[in-house]
Amino acid sequence: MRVIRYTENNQATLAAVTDEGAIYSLPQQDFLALVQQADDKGTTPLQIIQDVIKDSTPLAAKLEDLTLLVPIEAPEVWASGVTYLKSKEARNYEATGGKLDATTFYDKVYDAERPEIFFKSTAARTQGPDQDLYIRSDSNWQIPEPELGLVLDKNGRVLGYTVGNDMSSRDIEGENPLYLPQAKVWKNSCSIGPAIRLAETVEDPYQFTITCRIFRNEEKEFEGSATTGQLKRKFDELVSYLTRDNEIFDGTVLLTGTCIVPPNEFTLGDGDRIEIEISDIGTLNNPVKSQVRKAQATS
Ligand code: DO4
Ligand code: MG
Repeated sequence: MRVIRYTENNQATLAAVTDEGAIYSLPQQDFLALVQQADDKGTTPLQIIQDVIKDSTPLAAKLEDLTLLVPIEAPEVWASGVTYLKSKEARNYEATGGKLDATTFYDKVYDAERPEIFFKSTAARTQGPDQDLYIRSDSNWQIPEPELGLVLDKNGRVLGYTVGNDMSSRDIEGENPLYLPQAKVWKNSCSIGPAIRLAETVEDPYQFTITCRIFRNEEKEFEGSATTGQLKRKFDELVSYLTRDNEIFDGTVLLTGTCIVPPNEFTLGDGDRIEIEISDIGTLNNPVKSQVRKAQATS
């Protein structure tokens, strides 16, 4: 069972999508209200949804006919880094000016007990399905990072799984790791969606297949796939470091790292379109736009 938000007559509506693709409007205001109601009643979000849909008629519309919204307005999005071998190799390549098989501090973080966890986005910077993602005006090497996202409550409980894009600037990060916040955070540099798969309906979260496709002039420029089974760490390990001596908020999303990297010669351009599909969750589609840099204030 998945949960989405869509808009109709300027009204955001929560809905459940069954594994057969039937869509049912839900009365709860948002995903967190659904979870709260389940907790208050000592039941689960799946039970609440099943109670609603047994007495309702599904929408006539299909998922692709709806104007989807971000499935949760995550107050914060955090991200994990170098959790897959592929990411370690790509980071080493950037950090050494293009040496294949180089080793750097990224090897250390890959092997260390403490994972790399960094702040990625706020609700205002996070885009939903079909909304524009921006590329930076001061970078010549930018890529999407297709990642599984954990939707958490304030105690670090995994409520569900979503699709995330940790847009990244490879040349800025490669120039100096201290530039990481600028390589990761700018206007519209993150997207999540199109749905949240309820955690209780996922048997094994290490069996998701992630596929990324990038289109240029509607021609496929890149496609790559991987599975969460290739992850070096466990999800509860990442969550425990995120929440250690830290306060997080209901609806926080933790991205779990990338395992798909386009060829080193590739950079995103204005007009590209990114699709990230995760099995049993859905396909997150976002067009790419260039930033128009505002004139700098001078004193
Ligand atoms: O070390 C930088 C971040 C790497 C990252 O975002 C990832 O592995 O997904
Ligand atoms: Mg990443």
